Amino acid sequence: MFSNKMEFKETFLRRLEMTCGKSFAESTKRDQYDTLGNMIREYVSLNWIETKEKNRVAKNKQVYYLSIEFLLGRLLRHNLINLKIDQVVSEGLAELGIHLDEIEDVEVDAALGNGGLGRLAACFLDSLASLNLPGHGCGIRYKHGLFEQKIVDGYQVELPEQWLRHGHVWEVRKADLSIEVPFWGKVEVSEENGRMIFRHVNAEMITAVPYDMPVVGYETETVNTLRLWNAEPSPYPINRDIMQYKRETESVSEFLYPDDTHDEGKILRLKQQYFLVSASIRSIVRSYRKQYGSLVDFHQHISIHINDTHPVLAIPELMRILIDEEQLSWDEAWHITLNTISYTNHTTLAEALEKWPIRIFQPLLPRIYMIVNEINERFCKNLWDLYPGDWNRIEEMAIIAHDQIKMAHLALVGSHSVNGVAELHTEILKKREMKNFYEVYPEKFNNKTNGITHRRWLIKSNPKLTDLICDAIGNDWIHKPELLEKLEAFKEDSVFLNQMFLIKKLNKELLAKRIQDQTGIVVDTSSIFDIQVKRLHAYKRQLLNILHIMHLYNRLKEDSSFNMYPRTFIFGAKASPGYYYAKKIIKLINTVAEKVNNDASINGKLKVVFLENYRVSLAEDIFPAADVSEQISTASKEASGTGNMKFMMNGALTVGTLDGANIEIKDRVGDENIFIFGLKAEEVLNYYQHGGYRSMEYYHHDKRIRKVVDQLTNGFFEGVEDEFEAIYDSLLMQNDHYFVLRDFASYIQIQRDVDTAYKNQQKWLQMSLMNIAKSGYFSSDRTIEQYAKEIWSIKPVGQFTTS
Ligand code: NBY
Repeated sequence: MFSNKMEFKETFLRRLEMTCGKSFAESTKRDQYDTLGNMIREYVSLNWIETKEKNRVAKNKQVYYLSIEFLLGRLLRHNLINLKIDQVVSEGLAELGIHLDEIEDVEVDAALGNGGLGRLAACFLDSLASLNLPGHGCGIRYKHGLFEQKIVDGYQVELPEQWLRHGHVWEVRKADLSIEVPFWGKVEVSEENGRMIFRHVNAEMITAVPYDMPVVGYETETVNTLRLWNAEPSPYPINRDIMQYKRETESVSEFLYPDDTHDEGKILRLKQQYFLVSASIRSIVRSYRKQYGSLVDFHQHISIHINDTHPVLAIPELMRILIDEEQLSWDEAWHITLNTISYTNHTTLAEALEKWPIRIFQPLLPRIYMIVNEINERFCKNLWDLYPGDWNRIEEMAIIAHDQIKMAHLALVGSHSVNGVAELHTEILKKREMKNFYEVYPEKFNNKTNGITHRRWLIKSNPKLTDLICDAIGNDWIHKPELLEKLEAFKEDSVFLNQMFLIKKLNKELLAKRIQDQTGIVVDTSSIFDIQVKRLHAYKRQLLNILHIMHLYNRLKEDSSFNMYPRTFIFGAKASPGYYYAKKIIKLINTVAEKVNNDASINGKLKVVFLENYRVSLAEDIFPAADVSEQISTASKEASGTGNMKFMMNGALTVGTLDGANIEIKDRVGDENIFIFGLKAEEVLNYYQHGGYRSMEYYHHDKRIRKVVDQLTNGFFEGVEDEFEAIYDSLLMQNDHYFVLRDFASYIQIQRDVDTAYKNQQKWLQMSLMNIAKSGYFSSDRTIEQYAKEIWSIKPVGQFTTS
């Protein structure tokens, strides 16, 4: 399409006129964005087709990553970088008087996910393509992604997200590949030639229309596919009000559920899950049949991974196809299914474990219910043989019990691999949460510590640091991120350290400008940028952070000689719309910010900023500007965390508990390059099991705690005396379930240590350098290589020689 700047400009101008019907002078930024986006998508289409063809001819084993969420963010710059044409394009545009940054800003984030789980799926797609692995995503094309957050008078307000309003240049609708997904109706059972035949009749069909997006690998010709399904009315006749049917149908892919911890239990959610699973598996099977005919070797050519339990119906759906359509025996079908499916668990929070009441499940998915029931009966029989008479254990482990279907149990029984997302998390699954299952299936359990794509989270978001690294150690680390370790050699190089300092300063200035534009708050870029960005949740303890800020404020007010290095505390967090307590914490952060930022007597030593609408594109501006990364969950609660890795890779130092992947970060950077505080997971779990914690005692015995807790309700925040009662009660009346007060003193102390450490600039920069140098392990390339080898048994596809 173009191979140099001149050709690029010519093609761009011609395409702009052709597609927009306007002259260049008349064109808007959106016209330019659309033109460029379409050009790039076409640019990759040859390689896209060739990747598919190559996989087909070589009969490579393929993996399909089924996920109810893909939190992609923006794609333009990301694709330009992976194609290695970002420079040609940005220079070409510049010669036309267009700034690529401005065009980039036209793109709305594809926010088809809530947080960690959805973003992990997006990082994995990038790593699969970049490693030339044959792996594809299957998800839902939500019309509205995660809500847009506005802060009004300190409160969160939600607006519907509208990413498709202006169309989406990266997708290709493939209506001819649509799939009909059946709901409701009933199953007729008959016998023919000694075989049971199951017919799902009177079903209501929903058409799943695939929209494919190219997933472009970095410096490779591999282009994989992300297939997102759109729900549309089916042409099949129905026996009811057509308008109502249309509305109901479209609602299946209308909204992303905005909760990242609570199992909603709504029928629409179950519909979404089966819609995703059924459309994906039927389409995988359709192309498989075309190539191989029979499905008997399916598991040898196909791996299907389920991202948490949301797509777990992949198990009974595959069984259904193998038995009802392929006419295999139960045992044959089970063998294939078990060896095809693998499962990742992302949480041990009880409230997130999905359960479906039979009364909802059975009528909606009658044939699938029969199969789940059969799986359960056979599983319970096996348990009975293993543990004769142990009714309690069998009841606890059953897939169906007390009129409910437990999705995690189905996943554990129906997949050959079960993995946690960090070492501690996997150990907690094995030793506690899934202990009974580990006893029966020890061989299934394994750990795959999460990772992040360094292409988006370092190369794209922090180009200056990237250049500095390349100047120092060359480019090889981009393909082998563990080579970042070579940076250790620069620990005593004061020129290098000073350049790191200047880059951080520049990144902080960019963020400061953004903060001022968005909030009007002026922040001091020589202060410590101390940042906590993630979903708002009690277990993540944004409350601990804000109470500590109140404590610092109190110190400054009480004692004019109190010496602290100026700090800017920055928050970004969306609360699930129905999560009352989380919303109160947002209001508290904004209330503290208002008070602290407007108090001239503290000489600007403390600033508090809440950045609204935290999302992938905003995150890309935040991580490079951070000095301190807050990873302060109650130990044992955060399965892994991935923000911790993004901060580290950009040279921020972690203040964290020994939770999730923080532990593995500490193991790599060493105790001297991280700030660890608080209870350990064992201690927390022991408290939960045996009791012994009294938050009230900490309140009474530590006057620093007493002061901040009292300030929640004693009129310290004028005009909002009643606002924070729920928070006050959670800490004292409900015995502080997340140990905020228990960890408070230890948190104050570690934050003093941070203050001291920052004052020694050289030392701080060395610590920062060590974090970058050790971050290569946390590239999702390492994670995906482990999945590929240890779970999926897939191999890289050789590069082709064209283009
Ligand atoms: O997955 C997160 C974990 O909290 C985090 O520690 C981990 O790093 C990350 C990636 O492994 N979990 C998460 O993001 N979960 C969800 O987003 C989520 C979404 C929907 C539902 C439950 C959880 N749901 O029940 O619908």
